[in-house]
Amino acid sequence: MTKNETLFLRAQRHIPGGVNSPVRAFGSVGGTPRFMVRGEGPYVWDADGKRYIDYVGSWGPLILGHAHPAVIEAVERAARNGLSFGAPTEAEIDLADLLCEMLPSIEQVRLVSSGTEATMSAIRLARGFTGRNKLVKFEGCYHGHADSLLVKAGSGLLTFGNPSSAGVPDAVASDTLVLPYNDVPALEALFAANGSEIAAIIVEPVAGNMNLVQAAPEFICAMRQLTQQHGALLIYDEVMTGFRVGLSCAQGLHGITPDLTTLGKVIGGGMPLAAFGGRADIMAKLAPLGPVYQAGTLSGNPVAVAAGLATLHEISKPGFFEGLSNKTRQLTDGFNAIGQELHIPLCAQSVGGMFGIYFADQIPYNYADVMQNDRRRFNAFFHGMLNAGIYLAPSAFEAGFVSASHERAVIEETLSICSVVLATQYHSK
Ligand code: KE4
Repeated sequence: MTKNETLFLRAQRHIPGGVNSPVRAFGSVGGTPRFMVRGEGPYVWDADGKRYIDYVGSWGPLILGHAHPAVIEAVERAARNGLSFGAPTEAEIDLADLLCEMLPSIEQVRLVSSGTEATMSAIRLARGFTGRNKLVKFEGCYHGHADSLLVKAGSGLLTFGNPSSAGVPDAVASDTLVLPYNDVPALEALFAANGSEIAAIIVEPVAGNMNLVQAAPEFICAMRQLTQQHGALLIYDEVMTGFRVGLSCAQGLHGITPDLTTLGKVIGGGMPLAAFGGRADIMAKLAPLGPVYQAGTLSGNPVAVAAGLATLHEISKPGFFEGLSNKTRQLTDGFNAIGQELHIPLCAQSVGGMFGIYFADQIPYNYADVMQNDRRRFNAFFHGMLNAGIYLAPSAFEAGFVSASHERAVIEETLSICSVVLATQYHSK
């Protein structure tokens, strides 16, 4: 047995499914999860000593690459002063000031420890501010595992084919209205019928949890117009897209000012840190100022904040996103070229430092399109690449991530391996 197999067996004794988050279990692709022991730049090493070029990047946070010196040094420096105080610290002010400076839609912000906490809190705040209960989300979008959001969701739920989780009371789920992504007529009809009951729309402005699906401009405009028209709030869930698709996030790409924004992943640089923020009049409803309660023992943890500040400092350097976007596009252009050369149904697209690969003839526009992808082909591709030292997300329903440490030579190495893997798989018979 390999060390990974031994560890996976051992892990299952006391951890459900052997993992602390379902998508890590390789459930949809099959095989044994790789137990990682070290990361450096674009590389990770597993328990059997095998090196991979990593395109998961801890599901998005590691935009600088693994163990970036500036981040590690900031974490070490903060940790030497103590790990947590349960009291305010100056570093939290620094991060709040920086986030409000980088995202003009955020006038006030609250730090939390996970994206789930951020979206759960933003929804409670939207309901408290509007006095309404209904929440609109879109099929295939994933916003963390708060009860209201586990209705026709993406990511691990989609991966395991159970888009709605057990354990969510019907009374809760009934307040969540789910529509097809990019479907403007459906959105208009819903608001015409129920607009006065809707507290908020929560949306992945670039969906990354049903693989990568971009919001159409008319869909983006309709969400902003209909929420304003009916007194509902627009929540941009930028946990994945925040400082991943660009320095001004998806809202900057779209030219949209959401009422609330949720952030995570990149802003923690690999440490447990997320945030929600937006209009000051809405945020003023939060305890201790207002009636909407939200709290957290480790919220604004000084070590996590140090990692976040160091990361945001690095990505703010001139040319960072131009370089990252160009390298990510080099990767997806390469995938598209291989699909054409080998005459196979393979396409890819990128937005900033995130990308999607599809075993289909065209880029997906919504959840229904994504469900047409050839999952069997993806799974074979995933394992072919894994065996060849390329670590992709272990699901056909996840986006991939490039870091600043992925030099062009690493992208070229990935593409030449991809070409061999696909030629072998498609033309071996
Ligand atoms: P966390 O609670 O996992 O920190 O964040 C939840 C979340 C919220 N919103 C969006 C848009 C997200 O993508 C996520 C989490 N993303 C998944 C990856 N698709 C996390 C990986 C996992 O569940 O292990």
